[in-house]
Amino acid sequence: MSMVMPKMNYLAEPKGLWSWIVTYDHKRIGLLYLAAITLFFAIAGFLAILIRTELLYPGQDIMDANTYNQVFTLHGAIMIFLFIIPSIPAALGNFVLPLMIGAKDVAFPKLNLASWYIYVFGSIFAIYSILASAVDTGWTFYTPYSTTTGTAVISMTLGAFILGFSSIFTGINFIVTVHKMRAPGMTWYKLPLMIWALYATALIQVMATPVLAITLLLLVLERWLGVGIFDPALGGDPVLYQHFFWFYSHPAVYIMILPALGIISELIATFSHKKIFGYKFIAYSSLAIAFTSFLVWAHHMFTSGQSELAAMIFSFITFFVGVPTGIKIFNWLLTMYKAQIDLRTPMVYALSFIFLFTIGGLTGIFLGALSVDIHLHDTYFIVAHFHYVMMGGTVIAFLGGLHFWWPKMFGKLYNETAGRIGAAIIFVGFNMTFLPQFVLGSQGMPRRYWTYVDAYQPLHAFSSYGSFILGLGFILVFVYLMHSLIWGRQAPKNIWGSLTMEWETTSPPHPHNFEEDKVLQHGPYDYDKVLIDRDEALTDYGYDTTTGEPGEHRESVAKE
Ligand code: HEM
Ligand SMILES: [Cu+2]
Repeated sequence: MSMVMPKMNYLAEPKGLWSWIVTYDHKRIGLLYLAAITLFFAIAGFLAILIRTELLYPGQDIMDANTYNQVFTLHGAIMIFLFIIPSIPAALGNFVLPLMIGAKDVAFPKLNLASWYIYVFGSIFAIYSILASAVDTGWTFYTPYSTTTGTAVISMTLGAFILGFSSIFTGINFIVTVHKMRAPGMTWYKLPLMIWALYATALIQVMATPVLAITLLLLVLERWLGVGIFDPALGGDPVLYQHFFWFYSHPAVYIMILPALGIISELIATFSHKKIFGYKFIAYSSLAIAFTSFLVWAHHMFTSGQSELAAMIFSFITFFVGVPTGIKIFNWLLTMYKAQIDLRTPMVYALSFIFLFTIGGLTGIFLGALSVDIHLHDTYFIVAHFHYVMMGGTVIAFLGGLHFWWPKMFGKLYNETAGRIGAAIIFVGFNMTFLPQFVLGSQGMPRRYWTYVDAYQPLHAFSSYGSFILGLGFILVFVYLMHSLIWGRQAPKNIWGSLTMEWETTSPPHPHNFEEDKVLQHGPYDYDKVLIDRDEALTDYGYDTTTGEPGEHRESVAKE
């Protein structure tokens, strides 16, 4: 019996382009964000390749110094505001959150659609600024240079200002949905850990983002009306700008990484087919991370001339942030201990994440130490550190989540072998690009420099070739996923044998998520109690349940 796409699914019903433009369906809104962030990742990724090409040799290669300043600024600003902040919460989170809690949609569907259009509106401002005269200040828009430079700072910062509201409204929607829309029986300790992570992220989105909005508004006012706030020439204080900016941007890095940590918890439990170790510790560590993230912003300013006492306090608290994160990593390792791990593509990304994010996290601890940071601040060590966290962490987890939920989102299976090859190429390309940058930085190579002394050339070249391989890896992933949309096999309800509720509906889901009202039957990780019939549809294809390749049939029994 071969499987066919269910007629009643959210991709097909309701019909017509207009139904997508005015959709209130969280699943469709998630896909709209997915398309937009993919485009922005491609643009910012291309800019990254231009940066790396320019740095292949010292001196001018493909662009002059001014253009270089604009290119790395855009790379960073697009990656941060248009790709990574909405990537997991607004794209994957929008699709999966209501499904995971057994709800028909988010609490405020109209606000959800409005958040999408605010995102589009903010992107238009950002794109306009690129076309007008791309900003050359760095993605942090530090004053007084951003007050005086002739590039289009106002439209870019207004773009970031507007995008912030899309993030705030999405956060409000998620908080109310988690409180009010859970299926009967789904108490807080029955929630999937992805939901705890999205909930903690939403708290930061709602509480931190207004600070960025105010800061950028003040910068626009100073530029526009000459009101002295940050520019010393106007009687302002540039360090005040840094305090305001990082008071948002440090918690913002947790808006980027917390949802990623949520995805990894789901992948580790599903592909270890084991009850997750220390559920409550992992759940509460998300809230602990959200809370401590508000207490460390000035560790970005150890060289700004702040007092030694202030620097010592921020350094001390920074070490604490590592504790709740460490809890997650240890609990994942203990969950995998003695498990029969199913090494599918999403799990390959999960294991890559643990390796890469640990390097990112540990080098963050180095940088929390005052004496070390003063030496490494504004060098390539910093560039390597945040790429290990944001790319080795969030982007890798995003890819893991995308491959995990792809069969559910589109009802199609991608080629598993291509999936694992893509993950391997990305892992190798990534480490080739960023590992040498730790060495370059510790040898004194400053960031944001268009040229360098000859001694650095071999490592820079190695890093550049690595980035080309990394780029190829992303292209391969894009190609086989697009291929699966047209020629992929139909996906069953629950290809991975996962116990969370989104796998109880069809692939793709019914327009209203479930055909009947959901009531919780078992916990999200009760693999010791429930052996879900994950092989059901796989055996329909005659797939071997361990390799996923065509082969022998295997019976399954429900223990409950
Ligand atoms: C696709 C592979 C990527 C490569 C090859 C790459 C490469 C680089 C390089 C070489 C720089 C340093 C430029 C300089 O200081 O002169 C840089 C800066 C930066 N990158 Fe990436 N990057 C990549 C992906 C990402 C991702 C996924 C993010 C975050 C989501 C990101 C965020 C940033 C930020 C914020 C900066 C700082 C820009 C500034 O100094 O203003 N990058 N990137
Ligand atoms: Cu920080």
